[in-house]
Amino acid sequence: MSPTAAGAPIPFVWHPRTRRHVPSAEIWLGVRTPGTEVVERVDVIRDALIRAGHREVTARDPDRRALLAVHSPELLEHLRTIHDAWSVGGYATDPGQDRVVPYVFPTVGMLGGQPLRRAAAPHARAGQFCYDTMTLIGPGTWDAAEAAAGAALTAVDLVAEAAWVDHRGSRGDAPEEAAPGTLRAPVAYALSRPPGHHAAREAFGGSCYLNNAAIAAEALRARGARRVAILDVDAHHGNGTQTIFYGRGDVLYGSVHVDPGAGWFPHFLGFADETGFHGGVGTNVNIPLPPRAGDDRWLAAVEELVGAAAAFHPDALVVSLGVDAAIDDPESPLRVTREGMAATGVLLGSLGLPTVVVQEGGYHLTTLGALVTDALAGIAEGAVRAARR
Ligand code: SP5
Ligand code: ZN
Repeated sequence: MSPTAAGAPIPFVWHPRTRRHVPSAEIWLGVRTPGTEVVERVDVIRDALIRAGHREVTARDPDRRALLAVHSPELLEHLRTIHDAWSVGGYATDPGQDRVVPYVFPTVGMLGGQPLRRAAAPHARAGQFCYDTMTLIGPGTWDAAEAAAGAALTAVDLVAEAAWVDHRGSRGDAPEEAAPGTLRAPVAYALSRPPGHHAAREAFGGSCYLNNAAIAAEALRARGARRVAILDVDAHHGNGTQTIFYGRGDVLYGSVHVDPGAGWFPHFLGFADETGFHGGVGTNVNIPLPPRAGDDRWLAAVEELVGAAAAFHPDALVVSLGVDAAIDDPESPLRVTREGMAATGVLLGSLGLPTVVVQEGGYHLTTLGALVTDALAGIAEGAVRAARR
């Protein structure tokens, strides 16, 4: 049963090119293991969305300016060209690796204060931008990453064109009294794959290449939103999104996630004392949870994030919707139920803001579709309730 399908369908955006990224493997502690961020993820989510009655929209291509608002030209160039360089380099036959995989990482400690140079060898350049061995690049990775960013940008188009902000950048008035069953503000969902929240301005990893949520937030700002809140409910801390906006007072980043201090990815970021710097002091909120935390602790944390976002008075909301906090998910030890995911959506929707929802993680293929549609149903229900207030 989906309240969303009955009440308020949410347009969902994707592009078939998103299927071209086939990770094929993750190198985990030196061992080749099956990839987790597989093509089938997008198929099961899409099937569930269609069955729930949501309307499909094809993603447009991203404009280069929107990508450059978040990422360095060097990272974009690397992602676009490195697989070709790898092919020309013959690595598929010697040593027998057809995916781009790093082996050496120019860490701060290695460089010892010397500036980072561009490595001559493709196999060295691989580690210049990628910070783990789990995020491989194949022949279709760039196409898919671009399509994922395009989906996020198209979702921004849909939300912006639904008249909350006009193209001159001034804010439209909220309706006097909303009709029953209508959303207070437009909501659109981007079925972005590969995901994005671990990708920083000039570094990628964690199955992410381009930061789709950050790209959406910047695009909302370009459309006239003065302040944007990004709330990240993926089970992992969105270290990329955090670092992109860490010094920014106009974009709030809030995340609930499994505690990196308890030994979980991304290990080095996501602690509660990371609260922003320079102009962004106080606009970064991390709520790490102990492994095995369930609905009660999870929903209390989401409520706290929603409170922080409300106090920030944003003009728009971006939701990094990972559903890997779910109890059955193989990639996280959190224990959130389907009902908990729906309730998460209600809390997010209750902000009553123009909202772009961007897909992040979620790896349990048999429940993935339902988790996403339940979360979206919750967001729609929360937005309808907000309209009645
Ligand atoms: C977007 C997202 O949810 N990215 C998650 C990245 C976390 N990956 C860390 C993997 C840690 C070990 N997993 C073992 C799986 C072996 N195939
Ligand atoms: Zn995750």
